[in-house]
Amino acid sequence: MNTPQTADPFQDTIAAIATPPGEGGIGIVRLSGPQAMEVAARVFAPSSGADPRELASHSIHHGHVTDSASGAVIDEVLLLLMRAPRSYTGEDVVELHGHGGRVPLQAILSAVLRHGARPALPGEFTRRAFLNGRLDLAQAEAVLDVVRAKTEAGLRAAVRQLQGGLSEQVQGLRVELLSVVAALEASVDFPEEGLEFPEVGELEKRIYRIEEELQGLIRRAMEGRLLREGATVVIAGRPNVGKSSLLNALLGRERAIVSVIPGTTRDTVEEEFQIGGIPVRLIDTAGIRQDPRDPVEAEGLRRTRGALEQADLTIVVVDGSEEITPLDVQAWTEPQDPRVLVVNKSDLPAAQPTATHQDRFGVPPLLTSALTGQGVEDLRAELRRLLGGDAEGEAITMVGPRHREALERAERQLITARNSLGEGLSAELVSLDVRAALSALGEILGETVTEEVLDQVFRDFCIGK
Ligand SMILES: Nc1nc2c(ncn2[C@@H]2O[C@H](COP(=O)(O)OP(=O)(O)OP(=O)(O)O)[C@@H](O)[C@H]2O)c(=O)[nH]1
Ligand SMILES: [Mg+2]
Repeated sequence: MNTPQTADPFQDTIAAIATPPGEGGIGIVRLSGPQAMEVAARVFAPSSGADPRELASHSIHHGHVTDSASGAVIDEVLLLLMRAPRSYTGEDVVELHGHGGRVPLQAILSAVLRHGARPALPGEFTRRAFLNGRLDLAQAEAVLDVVRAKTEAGLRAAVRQLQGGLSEQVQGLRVELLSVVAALEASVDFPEEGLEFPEVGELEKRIYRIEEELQGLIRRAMEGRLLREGATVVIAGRPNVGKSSLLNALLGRERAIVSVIPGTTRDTVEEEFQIGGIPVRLIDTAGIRQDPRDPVEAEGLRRTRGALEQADLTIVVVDGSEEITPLDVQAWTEPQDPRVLVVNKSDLPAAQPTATHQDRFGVPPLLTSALTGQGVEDLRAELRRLLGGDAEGEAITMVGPRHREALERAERQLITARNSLGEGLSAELVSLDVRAALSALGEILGETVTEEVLDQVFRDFCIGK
């Protein structure tokens, strides 16, 4: 277990290039640690002639980084100084803003490494920010979600989490649980009074309410995952119903080949777009058919099934101008929910009334014409509803897999606690379960967390973040 409260657990000063590789207007070498300014002063000469060690916090200085051995100028830079604790990491931080190229930045980095800094590990700046109490762990994770946001809605959700969105909710639940523990433990301290029946009922209710809130957060883990990683939406159906045409209509351009010949699409076709702020990988598939002899078609069908397995959502297309066939029914029953039934070619005379589709497939169909575009907007709206996207991304909390696992563990402990209460077990035992739930919630914020978990969280960060 670590102790995030420790003021300055680090003796060493770390340095890394903080900007992405490649050419840019500027590039930044960042240092953090007790010696950050001391190290920078060994390589940096301010144009003002001031002693770099005397520079005020939160000030910017023009000057040069020089090679101490040869005295040659490496680059003309701006130096930014942020003294502890008012910095990203909570330690002294120095940023050297040089020209944005690989060679000048590497040269600046080498110079500071020669003068007492050591190379930062991936995510080490953010890890220090966490260990110094600048961010809790859920916020530290949000830093990565901000950097990696694929859509504006994803960005908004990540920024909200960085500002403490999830942390506040989890903190609120912990406060409630602590008061449950207090009530339980009070009765342990005064065993002669014991747990009265009305008190038991009251505690059960309080625990149940917390469980419900946990469930709400767990449900939102799905939306958070979709915002972060994107959703896979697969278009399936028997050959020639207009799957590729529908992909093109949704994308608004002619991405997939369309033809009157059944079996036009033999491989899966993928394209990225977004719906309601959720990044979507849209996959058009080879039509579902009966035991193809042709090995290419057999492989196509295998890939269709592979895509269906990955799908977060499947659009099953049938041709409204033709009778429903057993293959249509098979195409509908193969994928998992959520599924959308689309009756395409609505511009042609219908072979049967809509009610027949509803009868055969058990859901009301959406009518589209990939040819005229009719109904495509409604389909887009339905996809957005099913994926849980809302244009503003306001309702969505970034509940990641690590959070979800801890939330589920907390929920299980609370169910056990509530059952034990109901069975009349001792308050002491019940309080142990509630405490286990508290500790699971503490993991989300990083209050009770092992080094291994921290390693795992920060491993995904890049060096310099
Ligand atoms: N009238 C009409 N024709 C359509 C519509 N959608 C597709 N088609 C036509 O139906 C034929 C098949 O369309 P595709 O999009 O290639 O169908 P598919 O399901 O991808 O077919 P495969 O790749 O062979 O499985 C083409 O001639 C399209 O022009 C529609 O909404 N209305
Ligand atoms: Mg096709």
